[in-house]
Amino acid sequence: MFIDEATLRVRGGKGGNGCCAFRHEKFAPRGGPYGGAGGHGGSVYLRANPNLFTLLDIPTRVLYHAQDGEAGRGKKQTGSNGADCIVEVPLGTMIRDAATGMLLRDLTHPGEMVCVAAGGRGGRGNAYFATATNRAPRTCEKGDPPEERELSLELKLIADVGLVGLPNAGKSTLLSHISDAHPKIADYPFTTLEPQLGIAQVTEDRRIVVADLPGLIEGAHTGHGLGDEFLRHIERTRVICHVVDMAPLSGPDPVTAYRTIRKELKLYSKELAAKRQIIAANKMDVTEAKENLRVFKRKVRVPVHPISAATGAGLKELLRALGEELGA
Ligand SMILES: Nc1nc2c(ncn2[C@@H]2O[C@H](COP(=O)(O)OP(=O)(O)OP(=O)(O)O)[C@@H](O)[C@H]2O)c(=O)[nH]1
Ligand SMILES: [Mg+2]
Repeated sequence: MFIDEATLRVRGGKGGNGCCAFRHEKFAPRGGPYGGAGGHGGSVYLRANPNLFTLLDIPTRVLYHAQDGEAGRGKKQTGSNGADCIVEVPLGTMIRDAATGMLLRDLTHPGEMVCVAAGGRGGRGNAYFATATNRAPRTCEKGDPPEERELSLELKLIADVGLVGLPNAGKSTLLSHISDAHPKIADYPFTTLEPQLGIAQVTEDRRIVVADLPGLIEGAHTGHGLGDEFLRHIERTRVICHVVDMAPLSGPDPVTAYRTIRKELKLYSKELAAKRQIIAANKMDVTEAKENLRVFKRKVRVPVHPISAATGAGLKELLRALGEELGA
């Protein structure tokens, strides 16, 4: 399961039953049919909220249901309608019927709503069925059943920034430092198995969504390592932040590491290779990192941001650069 996808179960409210009753009053002993209609069941709506960024915060193991309509009562009283249920989802959420795969709506405007499970219509009471020839009908309708279905939600744009790099480069450490996310961090490769999202505050009124992605290795574009599934995620981010370990304990030196990742991106797609990127030279707190950075700068002629995801050094500057790249 990817974090930009979620499955929800939704059910409208049942329609209230119509009532079968007769008027029995002191001076009107056979006063005719008197049963009111049932109320309509509430409906479930999804609404686009521009302040939500991921589908992560939406509980998925619950049934979202609207309230049932009330049954009709005597004295021709109509039951009250059930309340609607509104579920807030991020802007850009695509909503499909999980069973058929049919696209119900692509929510692209703030506040846009779509009805995903209509409530049942209330049943009519016997008062409705009186005719000239049948003045005491015993017919009354049951409320209609509501719509119920499973939805699959997909958020097209998962992040502004995608963190890429070899395993162990420090991508998750970086995400945990700049955002409220708590990804798993460990000193072995492939700690991160699924993309993780975090929200980083760049300026007072500007927040960006950062995706921590599983490490890439040589051959990733053909499915090596954790495969090319994640390259698809990177494709949707606006800027790539390439994290390079400047003090690797084992494995390739920083220059080779950088080139390996660039090659993988290029082999996967031209669009990926052409995406704007910012390079973060990580682990600058380690002694040998300084010398490695010097060599790196000489051999790879691209602007580099030296950081330490562990101590936090250089992260403010990195965030500012990412914000500028995104046009913040
Ligand atoms: N000294 C030092 N160690 C760091 C720094 N950043 C990360 N590390 C360490 O590097 C190791 C790997 O960090 P992770 O953040 O899990 O690396 P990752 O890139 O997410 O790795 P994968 O999920 O396997 O791709 C951990 O032991 C971290 O504590 C840093 O700035 N300085
Ligand atoms: Mg990780």
